[in-house]
Parts: sequence; C-alpha cells; structure tokens
Amino acid sequence: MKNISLNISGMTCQGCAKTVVRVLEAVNGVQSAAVDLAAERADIVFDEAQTNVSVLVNAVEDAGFDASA
Ligand SMILES: [Cu+2]
Repeated sequence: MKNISLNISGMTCQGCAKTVVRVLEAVNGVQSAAVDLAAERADIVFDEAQTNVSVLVNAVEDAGFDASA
C-alpha cells in the first residue's frame, strides 16, 4: 500500500469534502481516503498495483474540483 496526499482546491463545505472522499474511495485499489477541508488536502492509501496518482487526480477533477500531487 502507498500513502499520498493530494492538494484539492474548490471545496467550500463538508459536503464537498464528502464528495471527494466518495469519488476517491470509488476508485479501484483505494483502501481509504480522508479529506481535510481546511487544509485543502486529501490523504489516500491505495494499492499501486491497481491504481496510480494520475487516476486519483482525474477522479477528483471529474467531480468538479482541482487536484494536484
Ligand atoms: Cu460543498
């Protein structure tokens, strides 16, 4: 398992934070995702054999937020 943090922008409330958690946890290979709204950060634990950082960034961007590693 690999641990990464993404910078997320565009979140304005806890609803946004929950959406980001949901889309990240829906990605195959993601074990867990935690979002800190104030810090604009997502901490993600994932299986490198099943997914990668660019898939995670795309999942967040598809949900309408900006993400960068
Ligand atoms: Cu919101």
